[in-house]
Amino acid sequence: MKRILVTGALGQIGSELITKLRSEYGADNVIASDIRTADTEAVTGGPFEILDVTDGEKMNEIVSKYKVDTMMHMAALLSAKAEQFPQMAWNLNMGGLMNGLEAAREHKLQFFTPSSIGAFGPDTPKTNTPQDTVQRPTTMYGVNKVSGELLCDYYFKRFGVDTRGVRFPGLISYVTPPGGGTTDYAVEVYYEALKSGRYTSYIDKGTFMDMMYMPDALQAIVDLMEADPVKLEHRNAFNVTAMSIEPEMVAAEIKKHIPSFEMIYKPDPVRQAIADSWPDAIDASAAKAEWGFKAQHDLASMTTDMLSKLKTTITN
Ligand code: VAH
Repeated sequence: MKRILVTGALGQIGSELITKLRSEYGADNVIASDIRTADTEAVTGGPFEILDVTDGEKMNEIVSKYKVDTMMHMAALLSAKAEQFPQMAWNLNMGGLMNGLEAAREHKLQFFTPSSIGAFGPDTPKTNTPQDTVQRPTTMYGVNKVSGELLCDYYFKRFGVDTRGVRFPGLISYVTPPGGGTTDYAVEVYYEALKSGRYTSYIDKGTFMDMMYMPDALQAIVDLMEADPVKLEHRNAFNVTAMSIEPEMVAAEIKKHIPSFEMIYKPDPVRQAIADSWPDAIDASAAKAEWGFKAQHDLASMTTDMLSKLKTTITN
């Protein structure tokens, strides 16, 4: 039976990953951790520990205390925040990852951490971005993600740690709003469509980026971690995506449900520049071939589900 430690368990992915893992593996076998606590399911629904991932000693204590055999390292500063505080981003993103990999090496843990389409840069092919291609990102977040991919592959080859990862696109969810990302517009727009009927997008029309609905992202993590290692030619990290969309497409889909919805465009120079440096549409054929990745949701089904779920929590 797996005993899984999740870092960053109160974040956009972590908070839903905890619920998914506890339903798959049993609540007592999934230890949530984060630098802060909160009155949410991740804390009240099973074991929880306060953990600053830059504190390697505390991390190892938790691994030993719960006899952990798997770590899913989700704690990170996202792209826009990392561009605002690059030195802090390096310390947190790389210091935390090194502590996680060292814990995995010492305690023989299986190890997952996400990379991102942010690991690509302006020299990367924009469409059908290959699994193996040029990675010269121009953001601190991208530098962290490429370095992280290389470090995870090194720990696999040098120390035999079972490291696995995916390059996530923008993730859309209705449970925990994201913070500090470039793709957050694609989440905020659903909240605002219900709250005010209009949204000012900081990403310009025509800016394509890969996106995926959170349920598909969570299933991808479980499927990759359960995959037969013999079939994995790649490890860190697999391209995964469900759709390549730009803000006008999102607006048009929302209008099918809320005809009066209005989208306004006011590009934020920093986040627009980050988005412009990323691919438009990546190729996920390696993930499909090596561990059967398949997204279930497209823009239409995601929009229907997002609006119906948010309607229950948002009142105008
Ligand atoms: C961000 N949501 O915007 C994250 C993600 C591909 C984007 O890495 O930074």
